[in-house]
Amino acid sequence: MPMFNPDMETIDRTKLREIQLKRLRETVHRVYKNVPFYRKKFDEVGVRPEDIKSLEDITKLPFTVKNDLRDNYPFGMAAIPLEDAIELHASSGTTGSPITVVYNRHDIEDVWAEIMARCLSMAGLTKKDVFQNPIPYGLFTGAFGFHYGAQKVGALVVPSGGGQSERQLKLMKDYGTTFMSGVASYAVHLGTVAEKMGMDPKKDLKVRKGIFGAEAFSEGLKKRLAEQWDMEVYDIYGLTEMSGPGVSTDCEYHDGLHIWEDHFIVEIVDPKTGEQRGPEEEGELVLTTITKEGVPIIRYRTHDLTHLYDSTSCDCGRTHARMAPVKARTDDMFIIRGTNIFPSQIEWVLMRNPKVGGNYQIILTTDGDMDQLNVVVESKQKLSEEESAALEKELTSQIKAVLTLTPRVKVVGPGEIPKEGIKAKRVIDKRKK
Ligand code: DLL
Repeated sequence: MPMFNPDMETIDRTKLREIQLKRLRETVHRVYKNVPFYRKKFDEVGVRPEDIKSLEDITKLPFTVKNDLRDNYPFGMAAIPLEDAIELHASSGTTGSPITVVYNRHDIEDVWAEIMARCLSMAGLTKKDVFQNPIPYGLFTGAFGFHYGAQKVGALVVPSGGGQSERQLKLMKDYGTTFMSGVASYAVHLGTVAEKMGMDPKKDLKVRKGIFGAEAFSEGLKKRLAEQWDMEVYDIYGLTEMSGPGVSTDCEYHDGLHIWEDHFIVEIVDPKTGEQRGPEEEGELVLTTITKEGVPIIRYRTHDLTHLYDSTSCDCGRTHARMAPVKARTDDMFIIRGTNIFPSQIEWVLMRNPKVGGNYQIILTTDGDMDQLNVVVESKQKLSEEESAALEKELTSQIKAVLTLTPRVKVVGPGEIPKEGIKAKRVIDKRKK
């Protein structure tokens, strides 16, 4: 697969580390000078920018958490005068103030568009592609990140925006879309709508590649999407605080996501103690931006659970570190009758069953004094009452085998679970508190 920036993507790791250290030191000086929040935090722990002499010294720096961005809403974390900012994005947090970041021209053109162009090229996007971007263009970083990156590669971008599934499909057909982006749960939904319209995405559309992120999606869901659309599925990771999508993507070998280490320093820490963990050890991903000027962020606790690979060499030739696909968010875990459960465990069971469709919801309720786990799942094809009942029974025992807890499973028809918002809402907690 052609690389967008071969010199940097295959750079010798000693050189890469030299670049990282130089950029880390610049960033630390920048935030100490320009962001009162960081100056205060560094002073509290007694660290001065000059103390960062090696990459290992990063552990001397304090962590940044989501609430720090909320407390400094809207522009308190900016390290540039607002007049130098040319764009703003914010995450769609449902509680509290939205996490808001600003970008200067360098952040958009030299950082975000560059890393997105690398990610998209890694997934095989070329200037010959018609690239449809079915993500709402707005405060959410998703659409703009893909847009800038795909344009930088030279593809023909179809900025179809969010929703209106039937229209999305018509545009795909009319414009001959070959590559699509977005959120995996929406792509599954789009596939289901196509089938309902009597269209077979495999035969009637030319979309043969897709790149998705913004929410955890299991190998099972990736496989499901690949089959539904006859496309190669790529996983792209990112977050508003780091620019948006573009932190990492998997290459054609689909064995971990390459993180652009010339723009981010990556660590894995114990979610409880904050102690650094080694390669192959699961923990919380912590990221530091080392090139962004608008809102640089030091040691950001992402809440995303993953691990780094031991090896930094990959058959694709890239030398940048790889992370495993995000397994879950630490705050996605719920506890029911004393058992810790991640939605991904349930998704894993559901997606292995060929009769199951792509969409599901986990609803937690209280029955009397007992917490109850309810799973509502769409079937792939419309089923009779008897067939639904049989599938419910089958899934109940399969989930029980994994969780050692009996769920209540309800099977509904394809497309019957309402699709709201950009990201799938997998867990609805209706328990009495
Ligand atoms: O979701 C940015 C994005 C847009 C990434 C489109 C990829 C594609 P936020 O709204 O700030 O930004 O949410 C960031 O989403 O901390 C993860 O928990 C989750 N997330 C993002 N990408 C992935 C992925 C965008 N590939 C939060 N796999 C992150 C799993 C992901 N989770």
